[in-house]
Parts: sequence; structure tokens; C-alpha cells
Amino acid sequence: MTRAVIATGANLGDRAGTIAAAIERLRATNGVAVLAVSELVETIAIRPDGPDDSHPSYLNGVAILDTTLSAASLLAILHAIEDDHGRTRTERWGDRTLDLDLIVFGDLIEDGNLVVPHPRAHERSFVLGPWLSLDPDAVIPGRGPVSALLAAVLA
Ligand code: A4P
Ligand code: MG
Repeated sequence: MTRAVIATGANLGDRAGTIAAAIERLRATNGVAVLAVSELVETIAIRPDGPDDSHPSYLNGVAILDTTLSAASLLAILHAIEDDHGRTRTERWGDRTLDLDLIVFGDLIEDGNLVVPHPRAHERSFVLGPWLSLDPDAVIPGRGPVSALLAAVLA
């Protein structure tokens, strides 16, 4: 059994409804137990050039789960759920109906097709804040306590 953290994001369509449906899909997935789901936070779209309020804002949240699946299998399920909610991939950091990112997978540190911990999670308040609200003792392997990372981002 592995503890995993998933970040959810959406800035197109029925954002909250889509994220709620994605969580329900995870709850219904064999080998996945959803332990906690954060409130959603409204955030300015981060584009390759920085924050940009000319794009629709995001709702972002975090879910904590236990799973018997491999990291690769879990990521494949996340992609399938994204696809079923009309996710398209036309540009880097483009607007999207649903993004499901694997933030950490146990203490796995892997740099192949799958990159965990997620390479930008430690600098994103919209991941760190909701995660900390669920787990005050959360740690990103190789980066440190989420509480300290969030304080650094907000400083
Ligand atoms: N991939 C590798 N490792 C992972 C992982 N740990 N989790 C691969 C998820 N995917 C992983 O992902 C690109 C490729 O990374 C895929 O082939 C996947 O197998 P993607 O979901 O297709 O594209 P993406 O999400 O645009 O890519 P990326 O670079 O992960 O984007 P980020 O860093 O997640 O940024 N602004 C706000 N306010 N809120 C947001 O949530 N999100 C982004 C996306 C930009 N701006 C945002 C937000
Ligand atoms: Mg993604």
C-alpha cells in the first residue's frame, strides 16, 4: 500500500463539478482508497510567462489516497479520467477542463516518463496550501516539510 497525493486543477467548464466527478472516479477505482479531499481554492492562471488574469482562473485542490497500484498504473488512470472530461493538450500550461497531477507517490523519487515528486509542486501555493490543510505533517521527499515550503513561497 502506498500513500499518494494528487493535485486537481481546472479552468474551463464546470470546474468544481468536473473535479468532484474526478474524485468520485478515484473513489470507484479498484486498488484506490481516497482518504481526504481538500477544499478548492480559486487561483490566477499561471502561464509560461507568469500569472495571467486574461485567462480563466483555476480551481485547485488536493486529494490524499492509499493505493495498491503502481505509480505508472495510477498515472494512467489519472490520464484516462482527464481524457473522459474532455482534456486536450495543445499548448504547454494551456487552459484545461481537468488536470490531475501525481504530486508524490510514497517516497518514490523517479525521473523517467513519470516524474515524482512533481517538479513544480514545491513552488505552488495552490498545491501546498490545500495539502497542508489536510496534513500538517506533509513532506515532499527531497524538498522538505510542506509547511516550510509554503512559508517560503508566501514570503
Ligand atoms: N508526467 C510526468 N510526471 C507526472 C506527474 N507526476 N503527474 C507527464 C502528472 N503527469 C506527469 O502533463 C505533461 C506530461 O507529464 C504527461 O505526458 C504526463 O504523463 P500534462 O498533464 O499533459 O500537461 P501539463 O499539466 O500542462 O504539464 P505540466 O508541465 O505537468 O504542467 P503543470 O506544471 O502541472 O502546470 N495555474 C493555476 N492557477 N493552477 C494550475 O493548476 N496548472 C498548470 C499546469 C499551469 N498553470 C496553472 C495550473
Ligand atoms: Mg498535468
